[in-house]
Amino acid sequence: MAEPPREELAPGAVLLRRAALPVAAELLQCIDEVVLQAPFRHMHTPGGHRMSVAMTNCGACGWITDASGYRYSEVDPETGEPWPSLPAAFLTVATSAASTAGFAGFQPDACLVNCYVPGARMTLHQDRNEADFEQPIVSISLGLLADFQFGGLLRSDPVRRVRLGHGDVVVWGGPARLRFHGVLPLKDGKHAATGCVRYNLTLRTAR
Ligand code: MD6
Ligand code: FE
Repeated sequence: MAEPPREELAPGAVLLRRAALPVAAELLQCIDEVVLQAPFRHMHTPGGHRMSVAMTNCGACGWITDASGYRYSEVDPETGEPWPSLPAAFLTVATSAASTAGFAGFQPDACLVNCYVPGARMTLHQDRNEADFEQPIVSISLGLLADFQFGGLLRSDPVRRVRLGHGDVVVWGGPARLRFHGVLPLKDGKHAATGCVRYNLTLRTAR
């Protein structure tokens, strides 16, 4: 049976299946342009672990992690230069998805761009480095399927597994904003649009 285009994962968290599909090629081209200026890199957690997901950012600030902690920075620590600007196409999809999900007026100033190759994963975490938890986060998946773990407000809460595919958009806000979540190790595969990788864009209001 076909999956519904809109699914409420929890109060405040809405999955909009394939909502970004019509602009997926454009989003991928924007990622290529961002990466020319701010290449993907494997950051290290404050505990010294190298992250398996390669990351970069665009927008007025970008999420970083190193020995000093998790935070937002107005510059790319690799170059000392500002991050590439937020592509208009990112902003358009994100604000439109947010408003569909009930968060009108979303004004993101940061986009974390994640790149997964097979085996890359993201352990359960909360997104809590942003200044205002009243603002949602909009997440766009591109390329290979991911098994996303969607938990509760406590790390020990049960997690539900949600499969995220090419063009899927999840909007998280309100009471869902601080739910734990993660991504299981990416499975091998080949996608017509991205080859052997998955990209994820998360647009946030960081400041
Ligand atoms: C990912 N996403 O899908 C990782 N965080 O690759 C996230 O960590 C995430 O999808 C906050 C809000 C939505 C997300
Ligand atoms: Fe997250």
